[in-house]
Amino acid sequence: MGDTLRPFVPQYHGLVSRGENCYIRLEDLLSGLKRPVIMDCKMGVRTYQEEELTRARTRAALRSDMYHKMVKIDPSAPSEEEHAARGVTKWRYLQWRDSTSSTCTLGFRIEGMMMDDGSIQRDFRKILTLAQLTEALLYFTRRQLGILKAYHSRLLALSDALMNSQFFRTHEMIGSSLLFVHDHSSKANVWMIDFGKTTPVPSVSELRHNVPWAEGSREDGYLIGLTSLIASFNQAIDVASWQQEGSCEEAQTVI
Ligand code: I3P
Repeated sequence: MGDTLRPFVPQYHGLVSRGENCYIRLEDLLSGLKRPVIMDCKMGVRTYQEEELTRARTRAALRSDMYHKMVKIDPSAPSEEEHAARGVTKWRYLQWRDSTSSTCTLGFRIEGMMMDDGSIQRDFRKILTLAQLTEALLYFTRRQLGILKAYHSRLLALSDALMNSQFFRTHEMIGSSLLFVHDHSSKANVWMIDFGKTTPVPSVSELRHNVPWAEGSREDGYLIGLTSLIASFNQAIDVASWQQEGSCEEAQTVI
C-alpha cells in the first residue's frame, strides 16, 4: 500500500495456514510496550452498512442474542413487537447502540479500554457528551500530559494523512477503530484497525467523510469523529495542564 495512510495501519506480513484455516499475519502493535494501556474508539456516525438496513427491511432475520444484549442494558429499549418476538434485526441493534452512545452525535465512541493491570472496561459506550469523553480520556491516560500530547499530535498527523489519502477518498469506512496504545515509558501511538466493513465506493464518486449520513450517500462521518476526538484531547490537555500548574503552585507555597 503506497497510500499516505500506510504509517497508520499495522504492517501486513502475508498469509499463514493453520490446518484448514488461513489467516493474515499482521504487525504486533503492542511489541516493545511494557504493561500496555489500550483504548479502542469506533469511528464514524454509524456502525452498520447500508445493506444491513436494506436487509432489515426485506428479509429481516431476528437476532435473539442481540435482543438479550439490548434487554440487559435497557429492558425498555425493545418495542412491544420485539419483546414478543424476543429478537431484533442486526440493523436495529447496531442503530440503537449508535444512538445511545456518542456515535450518532459526535462521530465516534469509546468501545473499551484495557488498563495496565489487564482489567477490561467497557462502560463508556453510553457516554453522550464531549465533556464525559474528555473525563474518560483523562482516566485512560492517568492525566499524564506527555501521553495526552503524544496522542494529540499523532491524531493531527492522521488527519493530514487522511486529507491526502486516495484510499480514504474512495472507501466507506464502517465499524473501523482507532487503537490507542501507550505504556509507562510514555510511548504512545494510534493505529487504524478493523477494516472488515470498509468497502470501495463506485469509481465515479468520492466520499467527504465530514458530513452527516443520508441514506444512499454512503457517508460515514469518520472525520466528524476525528474532529471530536481531537477536540476532546485538546480539552483533556487543558485540564491536565491546569492541574499540573496548580500542583506546582501548591508545592511552591509549601516550600
Ligand atoms: C457487536 C458489535 C460488532 C458487530 C457484532 C455485534 O455488538 O457491534 O461490531 O460485528 O455483530 O454483536 P456489541 O459490541 O454491542 O456486543 P460487525 O462489526 O462484524 O457487524 P455480530 O454479532 O453479527 O458479529
